[in-house]
Amino acid sequence: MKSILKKALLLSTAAGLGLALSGAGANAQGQLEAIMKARGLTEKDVLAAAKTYVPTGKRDEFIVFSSGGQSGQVMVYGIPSMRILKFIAVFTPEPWQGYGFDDESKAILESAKINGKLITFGDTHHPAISETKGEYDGEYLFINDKANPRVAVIDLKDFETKQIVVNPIMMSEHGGSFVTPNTEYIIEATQYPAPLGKSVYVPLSQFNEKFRGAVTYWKFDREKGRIDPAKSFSVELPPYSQDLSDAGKLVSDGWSFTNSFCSERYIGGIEKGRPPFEAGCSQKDTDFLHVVNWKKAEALVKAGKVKMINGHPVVMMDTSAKEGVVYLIPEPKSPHGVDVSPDGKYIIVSGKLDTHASVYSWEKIKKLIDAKDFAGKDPYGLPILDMKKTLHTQVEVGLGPLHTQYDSKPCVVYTSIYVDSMVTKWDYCKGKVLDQLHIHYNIGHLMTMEGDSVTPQGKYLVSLNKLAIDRFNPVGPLHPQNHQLIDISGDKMELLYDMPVPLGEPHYAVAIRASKLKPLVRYRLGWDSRNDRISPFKTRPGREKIVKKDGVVHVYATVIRSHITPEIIEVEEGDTVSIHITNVERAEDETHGFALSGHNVNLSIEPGKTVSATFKADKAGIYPYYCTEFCSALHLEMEGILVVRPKGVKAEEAGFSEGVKYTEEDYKKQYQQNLQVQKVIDSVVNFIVSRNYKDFPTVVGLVEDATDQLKFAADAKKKAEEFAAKKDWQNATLWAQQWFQYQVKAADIGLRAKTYLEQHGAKVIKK
Ligand code: CUK
Ligand code: CUA
Repeated sequence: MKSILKKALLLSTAAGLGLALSGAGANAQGQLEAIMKARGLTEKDVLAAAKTYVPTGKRDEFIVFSSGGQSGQVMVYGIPSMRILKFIAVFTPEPWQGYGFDDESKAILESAKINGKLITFGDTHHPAISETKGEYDGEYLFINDKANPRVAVIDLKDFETKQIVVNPIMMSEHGGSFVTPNTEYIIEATQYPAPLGKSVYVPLSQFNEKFRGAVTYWKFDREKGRIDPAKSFSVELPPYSQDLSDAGKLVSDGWSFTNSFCSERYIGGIEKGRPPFEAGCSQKDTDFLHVVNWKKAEALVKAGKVKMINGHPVVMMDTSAKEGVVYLIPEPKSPHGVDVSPDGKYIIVSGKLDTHASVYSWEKIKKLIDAKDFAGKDPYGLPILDMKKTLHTQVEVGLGPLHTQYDSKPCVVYTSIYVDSMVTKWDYCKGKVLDQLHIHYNIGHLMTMEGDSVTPQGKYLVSLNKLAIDRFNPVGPLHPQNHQLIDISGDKMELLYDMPVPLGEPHYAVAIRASKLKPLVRYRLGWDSRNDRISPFKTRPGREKIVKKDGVVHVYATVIRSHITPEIIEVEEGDTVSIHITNVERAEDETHGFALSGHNVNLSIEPGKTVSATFKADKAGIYPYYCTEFCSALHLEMEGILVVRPKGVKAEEAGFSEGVKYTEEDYKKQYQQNLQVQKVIDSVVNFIVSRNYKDFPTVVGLVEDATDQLKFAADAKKKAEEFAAKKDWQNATLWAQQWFQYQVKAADIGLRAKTYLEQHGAKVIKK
């Protein structure tokens, strides 16, 4: 460790790592050197660590929404730390969030049945964040299911799935979800051709005549936060095996672009000795980029120039040819990604079996279209533009280019190179390669910060790899997936971090500046979050009840630290039971869970939320239920019993027996103790109210919560005194103990608030 440079580097790195250097500089430097030596770290490693490490309490600059692949979920993590924050349940039941377990979210999955079949997985591919004027606005997230053509809407207010729509005419898809610049539409394009409609039989011999592709434009109703299927439509396409899509922006707004990889219209049959799909689909040197005028298609739909297929309006190919809706441009061999530049002027296409990325010029395309200057027609009568006349340039970027993402620097892009396992940085204006970085291994998509928007943010790139091979500790033949973080702030790309992902294949991800997201901390009391409305089953504290209506036993329950009310639910064998639980907490992060033995009932009830679970109590017995989140010191006591009486057996009053017989002395002792505790609480309260606590929303929430607890404490105190007046020392003491429980909770919350105020420099406002 000689050079001054090295020393400076170590010092700056150490500072980045949060080591205290003041005074003890030499010591910290020595320690750092010792650690580097012991762990075999290079300077580059330490620098990478300093660039990614986020100290405790600090937050990430960007938030990533990544496809969870076959898990049917979306993964949320931060950049640069790569810390996973959440898996959002979308197409697959997920017990932690109660998704697919509570009645409300079950209804979402059930609304997305296909031919009456409940589908409990999804093959998620492309997440898309809602946009306003081409900028990510952070309000909604959309994601598609390739296997069972569906699109889901996730509200970023609470990171919950609100809606899943089933494509009415496709049997598979891939080119979704991509949004138009004001989220007017969410684009979903087919992958494997099939007759349009749902489950339509046509013999394979009629492939050319009856099999079709399509692109669906799902209308998004921003007001409602839902897709409006009634205002959505599709455009029929030839059976060319469409692939990825992208929406035009700014100068190309109103248009969308969709690739295809099998314009050969080949059908395999390897089992009969026919060459397989992969051979048949790569015979020709070019496939077709579909250029679709969606604004014109929208007008044709309004004018009724459509065919209704399965109740859904489709602009057919003959109409498209006549009215100028769809144009085809040849693109090099088996293309995959199509990505429109931030200014909307260029469209970059990569051919998997080619070494080039092709940059098409929107200006040139538009000129040819306006002049009706066509090179020919395809078998379906769709006009074909001359490839050479539409190209801006082609650049040799490496073997197997897949996807392209844009930098904040003008003209700079990054393309994933599958076969060569690398990222190529290049200039698409001048058409030259700038840098190349090898990754591990076989990159699929890649993603830059807000790289799909009109204003990419640069800084970082994530490489979403298909294989992990030797990167991580082995965990059996099924390896984790690998997201690699790359620093793109300088001229040379620098690999910073490997993140194993124990979920499905990460196809695509989108990253948004964290400050643009404004998620809720708690719900309004009684909120049905799956439907975004006050639940008809909302229950206030003290209004809990059990009522039988139309043959169903409805339990209106509440949860709050540390009890579930009611604690005993008694029903008869064969009864249908519907438990509606409201979390009446107002405190941040005080989620309660609800698990019932043997009935597949498992709920997550965040503060304010109301959820329901309906099930048949078909076997007599004693079934404990309890809270599954360790929510307080007496969390284990947050329990109850479902008593299922055999048919014909009369209900019996419970023979309650307490373990201890309390005396007047016990009562008085507890009472005096509580008065002492109250003094402590009062001093904490005084501290808080004498500060400008109202300037701190977190503390305001805590104070509301503590106020609730103190109200409960006062109620319990009253009950204790009433029993004491009757000299019922047993009940008087138990209520005095309950009073103490509420005090403990209030004190706990109060102390949290006090600590927060101290740490955040609250000011004294009165003495
Ligand atoms: S796809 Cu997986 S690497 Cu579904 Cu966008 Cu290209
Ligand atoms: Cu609520 Cu544990």
